[in-house]
Amino acid sequence: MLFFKAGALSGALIFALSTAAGAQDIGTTATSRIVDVSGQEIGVATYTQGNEGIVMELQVKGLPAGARGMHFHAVGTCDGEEHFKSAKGHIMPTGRPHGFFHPEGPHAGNLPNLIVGEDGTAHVELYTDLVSISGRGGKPALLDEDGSTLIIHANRDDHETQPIGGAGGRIGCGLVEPAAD
Ligand SMILES: [Cu+2]
Repeated sequence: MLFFKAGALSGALIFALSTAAGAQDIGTTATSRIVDVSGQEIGVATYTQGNEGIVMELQVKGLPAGARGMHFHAVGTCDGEEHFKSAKGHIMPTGRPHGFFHPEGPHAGNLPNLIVGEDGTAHVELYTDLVSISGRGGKPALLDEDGSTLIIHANRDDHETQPIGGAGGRIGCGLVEPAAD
């Protein structure tokens, strides 16, 4: 009888552990609806967890042509009235400097520039192994307690200048959300 109880308990424990691990599995997805400062939708992004990083597909429209800095910011909120300031700074739990070209960089939230075409659109697939969706590999999670955002900036990120590579104001914001089942 005692044995039976212990068996049931460990079964429940295994179930709980495997449920927790599921959110970190390869193929786990998250999405963002990207808005401009007026709240109008200008694009969508999907994020898929890989073995060591995330693959993201991004489709936007209505942006100024040229290179636009883009990063994951630390807090999951998109308030256009205050120009997405409450999304706070880039994800960077270890306190390293900004920039792929900085000798001590980068921020975990750093991403390549988004190159917007003359028609104001861009459609790209990107990869970063600096973050995770839910903590796989111990990497900073986009879906952590206070969430995160994908922010598109007004200017090019030079990947070196502190604190944000000269990328300027924030013109687009996407709240990272778990994908609907
Ligand atoms: Cu940024």
